Order: sequence, then C-alpha cells, then structure tokens
Amino acid sequence: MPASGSPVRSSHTLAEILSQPEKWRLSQQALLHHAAFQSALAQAAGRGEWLFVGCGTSFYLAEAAAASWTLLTGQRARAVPASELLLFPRLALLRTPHLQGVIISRSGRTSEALRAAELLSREHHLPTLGITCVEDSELAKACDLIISLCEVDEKSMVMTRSFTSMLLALVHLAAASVVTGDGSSPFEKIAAALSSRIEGWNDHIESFVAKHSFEDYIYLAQGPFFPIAREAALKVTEMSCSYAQPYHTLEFRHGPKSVVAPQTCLTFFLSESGMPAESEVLLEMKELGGTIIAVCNRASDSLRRSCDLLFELQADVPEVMLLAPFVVPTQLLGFHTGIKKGFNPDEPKNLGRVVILD
Ligand code: F1P
Repeated sequence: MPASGSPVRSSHTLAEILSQPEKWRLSQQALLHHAAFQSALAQAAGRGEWLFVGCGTSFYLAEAAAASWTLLTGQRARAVPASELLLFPRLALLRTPHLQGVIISRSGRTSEALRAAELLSREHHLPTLGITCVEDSELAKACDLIISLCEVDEKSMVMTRSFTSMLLALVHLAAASVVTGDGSSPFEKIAAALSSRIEGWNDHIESFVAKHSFEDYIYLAQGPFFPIAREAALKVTEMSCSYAQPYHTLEFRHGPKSVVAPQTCLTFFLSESGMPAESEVLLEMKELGGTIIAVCNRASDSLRRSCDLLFELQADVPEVMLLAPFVVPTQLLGFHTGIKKGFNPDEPKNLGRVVILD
C-alpha cells in the first residue's frame, strides 16, 4: 500500500484502471437498454464489411475491434487511423458494397475523427455508427447512430477503462449479431476473473517496478492481440516517457531481437491459438538475457519457470474476450513506471486529453 501522501494514493488514473471490472459490468448492462445498440444490432446483419476508425488509443481500439469482428462474424473488417482516411481515402476502398463505418472517440471531439465521420457519411454516403463516452457529443451529430458509454468516461488524459469498455461493447455487438448466448455471460466471467486479481496484480507490478529499471520496453503479440501490444506500448510511453515498441511475436526474431539485454523489458501477450510458437520466442528471449513478463489465460509449468512476472486470467471465455483484460497489467506497468521515474500519470508530459485541429 503506497505511503500516505504518495501521488499513487490520490491518482485518478490508478483509480480508473482499478475500476474496470465494475465499469465493464455497468456498461454492459447499460448497453442492453441503449436504443442505438439495439438498432446497430438489427442493422449489423445487413452489412457486408466493417471499417473501424479512430486516433491514438482509439485507433488501436479500432484495430482490436476489427480483428474481433472478423473472428466472431467471419465478415471482413478493417481499421484505419482517421488521418489515413483523410489523406489517402482511395486506400480505404470506400466503394466496397455494404460497407459500414464505425468511428471511435472517447471525447467525441477529436478533429480527425469528426472529419472522418463526415467524409464517410456526407461524401461517400456510408452508414456510420459512432461510439464515445460523452453524452450529446459532436461525434453524435456526425454519425447516423451513436453509442455513448458515459458511465466509463475518465478524468484522466490517458485512456484506460474507456478503451476496454468501448472494445467490449463492440465485441458484444459482434457476438450478439451472430450467436445467441447459452445464458452464461462471457463479459461477467472476465469481470469476475479480473475483479479477483486486479488488486494483487497492482501490488505485484508496483513492487516489480520498484526493483527494476529498464531502458526500453518491447510488447509482443500475434493475431487479435497485436493491437493490444500496440496500446500497451503507447500506455508506457504516455505515462512514463519510456521508449516502447510493439512487434508481432514471431517477427521479433527477424532483426529487432538485437536489442535484447537485461535492461530490456519484454511483455508477451500469449494467445491460446498460438501459445506453443509464441512460448518458444519467449524462451529464446529469456536465454538472450531479457526480463520477461507474460500475460496469458493459462500458463504451462515451463512458462511459469521462465517468466520474471506472470499474469494469468484463468477465464473460460472465447479467446477474443481476453483482449480487454490482457491490457490491464500493462496499464498498471505504465502507471507505476511513470511514478517511479518522477512523472505524474494524471498529468502526462506534452499531452492533452483531446487533439483539436484548426
Ligand atoms: C484520441 C486520443 C487519445 C490519446 C489522447 C489524445 O482521443 O488520441 O487516444 O490518449 O487522449 O486523444 P479520442 O478521440 O478517443 O477522444
């Protein structure tokens, strides 16, 4: 427990990270009463392809949502940064038949996200669904439909629970549009699993950070977990001004592994589909002397022996449901690393909550 007066104790960023299990429950419950969610659900069946759009953390959310969508529905789904849509619209193939646009913005005010919504809707006459954490936002005015998860909005500059809650809302939209549940909610299962672990994880990470100093941070993942690696890298950069790089796990052998040393902190997001191949890379990097963190659903004995820090969720849910809880340990790593380096994650250096362009 942090000493009284420590910035940790009073941090709203940490409180928001720790509030995620309860906020997931609240936002999932609220969704069921959202007219826009029900309308999006009804319209989803008629869509042929999905284009998810966002900026910063909301772009990595778009990537995670697109991968989850394809795995859950079999439909084509892509993600682009709003800026790419604005500067290179031809690359987005907007004439694709039955294309649905989904614009993601916590604030609902990011200039590039709003301009992307208007481009899709007004210039290309595409249906647009917005998802945000603010009531009556500018994004709501720019989209045909808007899902507002106001209960998960944040005081913080960095996005944490807004990222995971909006991702789970989009996963719910994909899941609900293809299968009828068997009654047991996978959302409740991950909330319960995280709720019973998150305080212990926080303590483990705080003491791990106190004992180690790293020069660089590497995040490794495959498939739908790769956007989570990208978001994790952004978190530690935003909150602690550290250099962080995401790579596809097996790609890391093809050159980037040259950086590995004891002062390199490597975090592996281990999928269930790719665990054997991904674990081989983990063992190789351990042998190169790297410091190893692993985030997985269930660990093998050899994995337990090879990690310097291990996070297991142990939830019986479809694999795509693991994306949101897997990012939580890395949000905590970014936070405590920032505190250790003398920064205040509640007021990150050089950053603002929303990027508004003239
Ligand atoms: C997008 C964003 C955030 C980032 C920072 C600046 O915000 O890039 O991802 O952490 O807050 O804005 P939004 O469009 O989701 O409100």
